[in-house]
Amino acid sequence: MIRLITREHTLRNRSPVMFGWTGKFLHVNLNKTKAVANRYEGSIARNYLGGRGFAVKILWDELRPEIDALSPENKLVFAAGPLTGFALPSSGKMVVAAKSPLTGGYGDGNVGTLAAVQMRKAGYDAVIVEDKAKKPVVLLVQDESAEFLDGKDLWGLDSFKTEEKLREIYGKTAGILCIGQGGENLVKYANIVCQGGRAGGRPGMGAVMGSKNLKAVVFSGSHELPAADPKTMQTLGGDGYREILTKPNYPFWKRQGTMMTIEWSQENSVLPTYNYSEGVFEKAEKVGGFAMEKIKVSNRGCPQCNMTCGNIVKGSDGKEAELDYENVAMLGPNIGLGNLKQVATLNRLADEYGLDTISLGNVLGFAMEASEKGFIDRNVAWGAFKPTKDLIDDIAHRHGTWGNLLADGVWSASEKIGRDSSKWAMHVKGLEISAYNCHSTPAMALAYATCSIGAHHRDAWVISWEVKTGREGYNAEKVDKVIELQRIRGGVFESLTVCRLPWIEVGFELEWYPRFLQAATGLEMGWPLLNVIADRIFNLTRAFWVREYGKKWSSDLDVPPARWFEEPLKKGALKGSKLDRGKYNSMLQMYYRKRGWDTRGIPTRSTLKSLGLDDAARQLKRVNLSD
Ligand code: PTT
Ligand code: SF4
Repeated sequence: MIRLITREHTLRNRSPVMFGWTGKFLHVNLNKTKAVANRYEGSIARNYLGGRGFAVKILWDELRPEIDALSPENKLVFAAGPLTGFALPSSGKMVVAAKSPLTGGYGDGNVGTLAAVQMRKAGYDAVIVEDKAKKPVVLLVQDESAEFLDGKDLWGLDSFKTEEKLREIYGKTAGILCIGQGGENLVKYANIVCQGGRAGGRPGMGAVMGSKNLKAVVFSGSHELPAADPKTMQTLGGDGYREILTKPNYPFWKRQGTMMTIEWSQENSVLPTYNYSEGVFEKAEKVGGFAMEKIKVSNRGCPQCNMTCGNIVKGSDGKEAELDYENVAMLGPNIGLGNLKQVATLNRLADEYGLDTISLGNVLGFAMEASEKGFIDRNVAWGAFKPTKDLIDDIAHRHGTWGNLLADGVWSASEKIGRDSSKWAMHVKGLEISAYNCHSTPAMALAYATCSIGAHHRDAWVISWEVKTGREGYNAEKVDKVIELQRIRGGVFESLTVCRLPWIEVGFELEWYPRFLQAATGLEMGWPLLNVIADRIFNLTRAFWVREYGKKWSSDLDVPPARWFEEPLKKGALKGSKLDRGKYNSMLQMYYRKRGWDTRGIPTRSTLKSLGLDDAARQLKRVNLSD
């Protein structure tokens, strides 16, 4: 039974309505059970847009450097953008961000959720959760009210049961985000789950939520979102949805969604296999998009989307699970498992516990390799379903030596196991690599290495362009492409918080977005200006990392694992391929120069100042900024 503990909420500093943005942040203190809504400066909206832009600005301004990410001092930010919640294609997304316990740097994730829509309708562009509740709580934000509900009876439940119970009370349309046992037990790659299996926050955002004793957040709003030009907004939205339906790739996308990438990765020798030692998997066909179609029962998706791409199947235990490319590649080929129903069961387990599937698949692959080499005394063979499932249970609960050690991710595990395991601990800056093997794709390796949160494909999925245009070079064209994608994807899409898949997968043109923005905000913001905003956000994110790492920062942190440089592929059409370390390092230095960074990968004073980041230039003095 859920009980009301307290209700307190104040709105400070009322000022005129902005368009597009709600113009308000809600600061919630879990220890004091207080919520305060503040109007923020219009310049913040214009300079940082929303989502990731807001999150990094808030964390930069409000966090004391070098705090423990799992201490009450960390803050958890839920941030949406100026398009979130309008009837515009694929706009039901939000960013969840905090200092990451996995990497020690900036961490965030993007999640498609009713919570994004409801938070905005409740009147907030961002909600910032501070401090730690004295006991487990559920935060309920409904328009001008914030309540702190007793979460005792939910603590210990998995994410599906938690959401089910809250939905019984708050109904179908409430926006609910919660953690499973992974977040409660501070597994460092625990994420935040919603809507029965959409998940976000790879670098441990679920663990940060658990560290605050916050089991779930419920948003429910009834306000109209303020559009500058509601009529154009309505027409444009309708046109946009119709345009997507006419795209030639649309029907196939609806059949397979991201799962079509399994076949593509296999054909191009980039499917992560046996802990990224290979790029092809002998049972790829069994876990590919066409195999998935045979067992698919329905589609599921994010709010406001007509491309619904979540493939729902039944796993080997009869439970439903959502299959996406990354989940399957990491819990299938990367751990040597070629049975799709069993992969689905592991995927469902990860969703129930609220563990990031990419990091989990990586950790499991690492454990299997360590077991094979006799580095750990736990027997977990490649593709062995039951021992794998048992190990996931142990990780989620931090049971036993190996469950506990692997709950901290591969970077930490390799430091403890020692010997040469750091060479095949597949991470960059502590974030486990997502599902593309880069033995033969230097630009994608650079994209992972310089991504804002550690090795994720979110900022620059350059691999499809690279495979098409030539893998061999380590050249300026590749560096430019990585930067271009980091701007569009990591900067603009993450800050508008709209889904990038309409653009990438069905070719919904980029020109739509400035038009959407103008209808929402009344501001004319073309792509050149949006790219400058993206650079501001990217540089502030880098500054955040450097502020946290201090003297420990070095360009070595922007280099992928040794395996890709030292152990050539042994199978497939690209047998013998590996990265060249010397050429990679030159390409990295070229990337730094084009970014306006010094040879350590730190933005120069003039780069920061040109983007209006004077405060970052001031705070980074202690690392001897170059001019
Ligand atoms: C994202 C990462 C991805 S990226 C996947 S599958 W992918 C994994 N999904 C997980 C899952 O599921 N359960 C789980 N327990 N952990 C998971 N971890 C992994 O998280 C997702 C889609 C997908 S499916 C992709 S590519 C696109 N990502 C977008 C993005 O990052 N930004 C953006 N503006 N649009 C995007 N559109 C697409 O969204 P993280 P979702 Mg995600 C079951 O979480 O931390 O960002 O990492 O959010 O709502 O599920 O949509 O082949
Ligand atoms: Fe969500 Fe898929 Fe639609 Fe993107 S395309 S908004 S991930 S359902």
